[in-house]
Amino acid sequence: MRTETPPTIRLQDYRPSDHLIDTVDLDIRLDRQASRMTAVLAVRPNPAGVPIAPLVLDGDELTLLSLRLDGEPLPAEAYTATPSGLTLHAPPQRPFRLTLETQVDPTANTKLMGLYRSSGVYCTQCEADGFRRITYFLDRPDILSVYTTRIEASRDEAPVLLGNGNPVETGEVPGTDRHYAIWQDPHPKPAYLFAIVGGRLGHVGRSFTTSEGRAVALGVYVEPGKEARAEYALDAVARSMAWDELVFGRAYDLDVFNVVAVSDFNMGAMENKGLNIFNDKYVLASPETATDADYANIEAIIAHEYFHNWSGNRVTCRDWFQLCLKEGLTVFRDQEFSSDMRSRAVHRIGEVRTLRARQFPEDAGPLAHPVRPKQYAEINNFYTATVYEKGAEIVRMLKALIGDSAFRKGMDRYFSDNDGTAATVEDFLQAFATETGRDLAHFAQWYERPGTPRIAVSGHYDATAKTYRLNIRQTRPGAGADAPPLVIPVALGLVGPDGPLDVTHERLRDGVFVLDEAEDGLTFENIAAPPVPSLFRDFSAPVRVEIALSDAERLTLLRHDTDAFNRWESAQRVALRIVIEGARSGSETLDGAAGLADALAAFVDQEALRDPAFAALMLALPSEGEVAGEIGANIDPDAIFSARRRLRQGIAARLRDRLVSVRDRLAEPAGASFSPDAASAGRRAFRNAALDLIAVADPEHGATLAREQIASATTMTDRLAGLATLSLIPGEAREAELAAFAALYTAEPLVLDKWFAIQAAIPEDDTIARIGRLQRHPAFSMTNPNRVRSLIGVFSLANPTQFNRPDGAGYALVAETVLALDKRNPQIAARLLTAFGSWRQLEPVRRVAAEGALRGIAGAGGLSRDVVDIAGRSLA
Ligand code: 0A1
Ligand code: ZN
Repeated sequence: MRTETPPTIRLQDYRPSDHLIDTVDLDIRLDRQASRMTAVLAVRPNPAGVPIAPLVLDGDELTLLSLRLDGEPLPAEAYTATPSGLTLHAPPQRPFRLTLETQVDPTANTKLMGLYRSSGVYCTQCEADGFRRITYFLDRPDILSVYTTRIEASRDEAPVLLGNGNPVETGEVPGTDRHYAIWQDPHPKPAYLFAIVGGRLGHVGRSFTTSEGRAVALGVYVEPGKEARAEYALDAVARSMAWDELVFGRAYDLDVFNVVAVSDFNMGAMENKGLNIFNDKYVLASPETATDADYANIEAIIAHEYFHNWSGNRVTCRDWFQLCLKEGLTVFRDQEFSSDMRSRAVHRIGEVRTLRARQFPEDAGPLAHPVRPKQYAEINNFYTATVYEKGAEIVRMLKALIGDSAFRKGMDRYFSDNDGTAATVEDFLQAFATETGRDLAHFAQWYERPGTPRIAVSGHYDATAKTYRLNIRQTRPGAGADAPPLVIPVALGLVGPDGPLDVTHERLRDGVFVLDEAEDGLTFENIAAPPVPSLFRDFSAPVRVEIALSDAERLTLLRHDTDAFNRWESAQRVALRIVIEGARSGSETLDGAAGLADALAAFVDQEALRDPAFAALMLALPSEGEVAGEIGANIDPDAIFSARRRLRQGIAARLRDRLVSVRDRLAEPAGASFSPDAASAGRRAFRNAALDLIAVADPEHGATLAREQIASATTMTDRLAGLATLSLIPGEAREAELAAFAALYTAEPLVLDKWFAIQAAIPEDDTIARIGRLQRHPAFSMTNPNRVRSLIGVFSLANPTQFNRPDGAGYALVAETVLALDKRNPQIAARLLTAFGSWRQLEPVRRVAAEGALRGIAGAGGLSRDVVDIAGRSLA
């Protein structure tokens, strides 16, 4: 552990390695406390490197047992070995074999990086720099090697042994209780994609034949007894494979594809070559234990990791600054997959909500960074919403700018030109530039600048000339005066009082206007009456739009726009305006609330039965966090909460009767079998959004309905939604149902996570005390990332009034947890700490309290690099 300022790694300092490693032969003997690795590395000088250079291998908490060069032991003066590195001072200037023996303790590995044990299962996590915790290595993504792995373990402890690539041999170790398996991966890969698994696991499988005629054995491995809960994930693998062939022309390239679910995992999942390792939360699903949102997440994350096989593995990253090259692109691909599997409009709204909830605040605070960062102290802190979600938006904009068919051609070229290499963002853009003949250097600015651009739009209707002029101006907070403007695709149209106008303009291609100057505009001719502009349709760019439209104009879009996203957005904008003004004034009556409620009532009458999923989204008001982000400074979370609640009450009162009736009409027919498909999930989503609003209008009736729903629910979606509604109604019924729920699911940690999360989000003064009690609950554990995220993570992110209590008790709770966690698992500690990211935007009392908590952390001794980095940047 170090507390001094960690060294900064800069993109501009990138230099190819002086050595390459062509093959890695690993022999891993699994043992609970003393696992031994023998690695044979075929090293050679890199023709592109410095000729006479020492060989400096990375290590982290390693014990070196022995070292040989071409089979011969090395004299002590020839090398220096520490737990964090191995240097050969004068390696041969020719290819040579280095044989390294190391020992690690997987049971003591609480960081969950490298080789560790999760509920008795041996597993590995090597991205970004975990391989160096297994053996000394050139642990950087531009070192591509062919791996052969022999794994040996007690047959009783680990009957299943899995590795990267294809299985080549299994056998017994004579005279012992041990067995082994040998796996060979023919595709050269960076060390971060290495993985092994050993343990007692149940399994489901099937075969998939690729478009190239390869029969692939698919397997999903889970805790024994939970095999049935792996079927949905297995099906999602097969659907992902078929989709990537159809939409991107990408076929799978090994004979097996395995997914393993483990209970202790720092992130969602990992795309190791041929052996994806998952947080079990994103694999296991049954109607009784998983919600519709869980099913959707499983489908999306299975797809995400599978799609990495091409966008990440076959074409990987030259260095970690290029992380968005694989992550932004792969998120874009998984979003497209989910959109094809489900409702595209509903999915798009979900994507934008996530972006606004997570990326916009990041981009507006001290942790803001470009999609391709220029420097980092700890790479594990850069798996951010900016790299992932904004990175995906950049790919989406590129597609909008060049069109569908050029996009597909560019993708094909990217894959073929860069297959088997470690590439850069420039290589990605070059493929599209070559295909289209366009210069994308200007567009590339999106990767370089942090901050959410602001787009100011004004419209002017000339009644005499019958023209409508739109002026569009871009400004970017934080960008220097010399920064060139961004290239921004503005998908737009006009809507008249009675419906969308069929307008054309020479500057519009497929409805997209390209703004690549600081200010530009266009004039439409033959416009009979003042129109309402529908801007950034389908959220065509990750920007904030400022335009002076009246509520009435916005609600015209809600009624008439052809763009589903903007129909939803227009109601959201009206709600935002009302809540922001209500928070400022504190007044009981909210100007415009009745108009919004009327419009939503008309919408429900028209759409709720036709498209309940979309209607459910329409009923959800912007989150407190989103309102805070729009306000931007001097934020009082209590004022936002109460204004938002007043608006919800107004809407609920107006809609209540029709919500009761639509909710009944959408009820599951008795005896209907469960399906997680989008249509069924959409009906449940509307019914539950309705339940929530009914409870706002009439808590007593709401509580009765919620309890009925909990009692009769046949799905976790409905049971949990009933409990969530009830959780906001203080009283004995709530406590009784919470206790009953916990009793029902004592043996289901993933279900209890939902129970922790619901309680962590209760916006009441007592919640901190409740969390204290829950931390002592037998199912809670500070060593399991999912438990910590469910209780403390949800509190910090989804309970703005209590996290931001003016007395600082919320900050203190999270700060204590960060410090306690940091000793075991710095990655999780650092991620939790990012909750303080918006502290400067708070009103003074809270700002001082939050800063105090942050400074308390920063001043503590023995911190990890991960936490030092986040604390330091947050306070800078
Ligand atoms: N590449 C993975 C994300 C990931 C990153 C780091 C990890 O280390 C703990 C784990 C997973 C993805 O994009 O899914
Ligand atoms: Zn990814």
